[in-house]
Amino acid sequence: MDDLRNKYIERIAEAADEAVLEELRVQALGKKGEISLKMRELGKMSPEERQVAGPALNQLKDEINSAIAAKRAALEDTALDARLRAEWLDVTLPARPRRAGTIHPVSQVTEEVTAIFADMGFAVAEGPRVETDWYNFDALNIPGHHPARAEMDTFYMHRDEGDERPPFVLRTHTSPVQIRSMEAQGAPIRIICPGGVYRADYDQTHTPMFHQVEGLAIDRDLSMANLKWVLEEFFTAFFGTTVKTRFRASHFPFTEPSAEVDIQCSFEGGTVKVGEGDDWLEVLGSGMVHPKVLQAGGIDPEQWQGFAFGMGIDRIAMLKYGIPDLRAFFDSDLRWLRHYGFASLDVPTIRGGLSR
Ligand code: 2NM
Repeated sequence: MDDLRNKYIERIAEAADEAVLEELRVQALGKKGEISLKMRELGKMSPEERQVAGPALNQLKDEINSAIAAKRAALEDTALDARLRAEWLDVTLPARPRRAGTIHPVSQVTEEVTAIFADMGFAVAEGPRVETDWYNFDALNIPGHHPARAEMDTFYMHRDEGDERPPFVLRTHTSPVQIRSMEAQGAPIRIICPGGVYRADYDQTHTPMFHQVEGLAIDRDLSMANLKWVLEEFFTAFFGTTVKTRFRASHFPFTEPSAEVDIQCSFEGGTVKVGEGDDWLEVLGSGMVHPKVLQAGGIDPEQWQGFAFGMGIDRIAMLKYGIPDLRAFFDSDLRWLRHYGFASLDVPTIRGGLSR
């Protein structure tokens, strides 16, 4: 029995892997294993012999079982150690470079415009892009027969046959937001309304969706002089250089009097430079808000008056950043976006600051 014990304890200690261990277990304790055969011989022994051999065999069996279990655990530890040594990851390595997206020029310019007007006390107001024809037209003193209301320019929302509700349109300007603001807050008001607008028009210089910013100031005694100061202040801050303006008498249904505003520029070698030269570029419409429009917004025109203006964001973005083609603005071409887009931390600053 000592020979058996020595043989198995030694072989178990030397076992190189799990398979060898299992083989040894079968050899010793399997159905036809050496120790199992010895157990079977117990029946042929005299009771005295059996009383000595029985417990001894059982003890041997337990010893071999625990030796195998201990060796198995040791083998598993060794295998784990080897894996831990082989399978490692350097978490301090730099990540794969991934290109960041860019800020669209329309977003950048909207932020710039917002910052400049915020400095002059204007808040930002926003509203829905799908509007009732009342907010988009009637409230703005644009009568039913006005050309701006013709099917050609306006996108009408589909209505089922027999649906007699007033038609919904895609807003053709952001002025409905200003009517909503008049209704909601009353006078006095100082807001700008930037956002997307829609007109059925598509060529070199027009896209069916584009961006506008409109401004509205209402108080007891505002005049065209205040309008002129605000606009010159804006253009000078926006273009980073003193910009002369030229007001030309015009007509809009929602303002009286009305003026189109040109900014000073030069055309040389096919490029436009703002704030220098003897030429003029039309960039803006404006005027004193028509009494009927104030009334539609619930504001008493006997008590209050104000000015309003509107300009194209895409247009002034092209001018400031030298972007030649409007249609490329909305193509979502990554090469264009990387070229003309802004870094996300390129926060708008008011170049030159505002004069006070
Ligand atoms: C323009 C030109 C002139 C304008 C008027 C209003 C409102 F709602 F207050 F009456 N908002 N914007 C306006 C005036 C817009 O865009 C060329």
